[in-house]
Amino acid sequence: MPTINKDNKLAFAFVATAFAFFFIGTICGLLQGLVRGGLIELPYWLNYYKVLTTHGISLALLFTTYFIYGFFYAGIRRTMGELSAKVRTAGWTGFWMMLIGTLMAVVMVSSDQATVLYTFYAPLKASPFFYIGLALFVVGSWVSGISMIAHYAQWKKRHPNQTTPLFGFMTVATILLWIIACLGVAATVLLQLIPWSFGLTDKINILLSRTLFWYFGHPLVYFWLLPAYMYWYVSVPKVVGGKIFSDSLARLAFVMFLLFSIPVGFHHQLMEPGIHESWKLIQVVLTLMVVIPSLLTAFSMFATFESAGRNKGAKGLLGWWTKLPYGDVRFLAPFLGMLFFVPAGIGGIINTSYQLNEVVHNTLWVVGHFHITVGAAVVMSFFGIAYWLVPYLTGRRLTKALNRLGVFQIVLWAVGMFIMSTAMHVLGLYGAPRRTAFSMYNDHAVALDWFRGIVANQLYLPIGAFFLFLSSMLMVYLFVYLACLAPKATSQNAEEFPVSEAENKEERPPAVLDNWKVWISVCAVLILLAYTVPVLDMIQHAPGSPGYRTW
Ligand code: HEM
Ligand SMILES: [Cu+2]
Repeated sequence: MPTINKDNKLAFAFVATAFAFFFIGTICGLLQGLVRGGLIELPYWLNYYKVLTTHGISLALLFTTYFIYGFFYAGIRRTMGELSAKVRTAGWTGFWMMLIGTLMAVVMVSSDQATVLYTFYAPLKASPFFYIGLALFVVGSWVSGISMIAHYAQWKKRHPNQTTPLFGFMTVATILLWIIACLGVAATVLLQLIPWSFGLTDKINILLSRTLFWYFGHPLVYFWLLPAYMYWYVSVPKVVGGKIFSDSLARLAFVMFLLFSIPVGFHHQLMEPGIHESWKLIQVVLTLMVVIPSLLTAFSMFATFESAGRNKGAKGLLGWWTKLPYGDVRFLAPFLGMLFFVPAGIGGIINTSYQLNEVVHNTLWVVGHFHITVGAAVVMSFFGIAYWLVPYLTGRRLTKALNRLGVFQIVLWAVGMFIMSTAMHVLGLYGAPRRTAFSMYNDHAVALDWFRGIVANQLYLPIGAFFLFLSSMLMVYLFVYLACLAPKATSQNAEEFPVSEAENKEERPPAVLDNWKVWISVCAVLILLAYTVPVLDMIQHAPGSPGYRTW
């Protein structure tokens, strides 16, 4: 039987915490769907906005971050060898800091001291302990993140003239993105929100705090997305029996994601007064640049699929479609996620476009959009990873029967997400707002319409939510099963961490791609260019506001 090494225990601690929050978060999702469809009323101690806060934090912030860290630790161990004792200790230190911070924030939300939604926008004012918890979570994630970068640096030292394994390179890119992005949220939390919630200052500069939030909030979505792409680039080719189309192209795409995802937060503030259009325009242009690495990624994936299919004897222009392993949950999950990502990407371009943003801003459209990006493309890729990662970390096996249940779980998720997000997109176009509990606005004709449509119907929310809920409970069950009950693996049939080789073995990516000093500098220049003037302007001119507690 394969022994479970110390590094994998660390990885497993992260993954298990992720699924605990997945469990809590998706129960909240069901409740929200039922409330919005007018099917249930929540008891007085559990208001809609507290549930929504828990949902957003548990799924978007906690499930994702913990899962990503677990995946990264397992992957850097797999591709760059055993962690040194120091790196491992730092990893655990970060883990405990994150967990203590998380628990502080969770206690505050559940005791009704922090119903401020996962964006914690001022002037909604939570208990200081909520913000301190968040800060601890972020700092803990830096400690662990830096430990991974240290592992990479140690590897480089031991292998001076070799190319870094692709997984390690991508981990570094993603962690750098996270650390740079978190500087914004750390600044608003430490310098604005904590002093204000302790009553040391009586007013807060809202425009500045939102700007700092979105400086973080947009790259946050790439922090979720890049690990899914890592699975697509590094492992999926192996799972389908193909090779990585081009190692250099994959690295180039990641560097571009780092550069183009940070200085673009203004596209979440297109409707915000107090920021001049020219600055919004700069950030919108930088946002749209992200289309380039996205298309590179799509191109690589299909090139890999095609060559894998042809190796298996596929004929004709599109015959390779029939040769893909749809029955293998490790493939089906990310593959369906990729399909969701096509309309998701188009929706993203719509959201970024100034005039179109005016139509969809703050409507359910936006919620539909991020459920097919994070909730489908990213999360389904994470499911695909979990099916082999969990047994890999615990020394068990994904048996044929478990794989079949997994396929069923993925299909349920896809169906639920399709129903719920389609309804959300269309309802949004009809003007249904996001972040509101059930309301008929005094039976206003427009609100009544939200219940009459064939495609746009508020009742599809609970139907979709119900499928999603069943799927998520099955996923939690399978997680527990794979971690504790599935048959133990022997050294012959142990689960593998799939890592593919490149199509062209001689390919040596240009050394400059591995030179992080260059990319961090370019990134800093772009940030200064996009933010210095507007932020100085905000500090000087934006008015302050007292805090509000609306719940
Ligand atoms: C069982 C699965 C899920 C269901 C049924 C569900 C349902 C919902 C519903 C009904 C809303 C509220 C819309 C509103 O009032 O504005 C919502 C909001 C949200 N969901 Fe989900 N969702 C699910 C999974 C996910 C996942 C996996 C993620 C991310 C990883 C996610 C992230 C969010 C976020 C960030 C919000 C917005 C919170 C806010 O506006 O403060 N959801 N979800
Ligand atoms: Cu964004």
